[in-house]
Amino acid sequence: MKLNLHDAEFLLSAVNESHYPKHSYPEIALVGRSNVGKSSLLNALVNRKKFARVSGQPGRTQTLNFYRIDQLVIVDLPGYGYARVSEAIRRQWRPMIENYLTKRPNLKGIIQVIDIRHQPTADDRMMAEWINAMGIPAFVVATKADKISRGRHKPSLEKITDILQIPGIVFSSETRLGRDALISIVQQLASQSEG
Ligand SMILES: Nc1nc2c(ncn2[C@@H]2O[C@H](COP(=O)(O)OP(=O)(O)O)[C@@H](O)[C@H]2O)c(=O)[nH]1
Ligand SMILES: [Mg+2]
Repeated sequence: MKLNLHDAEFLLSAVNESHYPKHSYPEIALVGRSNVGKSSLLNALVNRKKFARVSGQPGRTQTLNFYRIDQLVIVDLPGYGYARVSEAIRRQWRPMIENYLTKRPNLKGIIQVIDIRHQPTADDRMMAEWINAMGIPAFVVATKADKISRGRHKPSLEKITDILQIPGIVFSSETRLGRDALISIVQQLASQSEG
């Protein structure tokens, strides 16, 4: 699959299976902590400032947001691990994510977004273990690389991928560093069904 990235649209927001869009395109899920930069990554990917909503209020996006880009669909999943979300919201989160990740036939791969400045959190590790146990093809995108010096990029990425046991790239939505690598990853994950 070759992406041109010009034909992109928001499809819909969903909280359960009955709301998921009906299509036969491959889907790639974006997972990560709230506020880690998932929506910004999506905007950087399509080169638009307001394609995906960048949240001023972390932890508020409690829906699965489906975006079509050419002949694939990116699913921005609600972020995990935000301390201030209520217990009620946290209780809704798990089945919402689990249902999508375990039951969606279109799902071809996962991009786990991690803040390059920090060690993966307990939630990050749990998610990675789960991804690996499920055997879903995945990549880590270590974002916000503009916030650390270039010299720390490689060692920081290695530490993260070592802990999570998922291959990864260095990225910045701010500077677009790693955008070409991200495009390759998206294409690779989406193309798997084509053999
Ligand atoms: N410096 C910098 N800030 C970023 C980057 N990515 C996201 N941010 C900021 O981090 C905050 C959360 O981003 P958002 O994309 O909404 O995170 P989400 O909750 O994972 O979707 C926003 O203030 C963004 O501007 C990045 O690569 N570099
Ligand atoms: Mg977001």
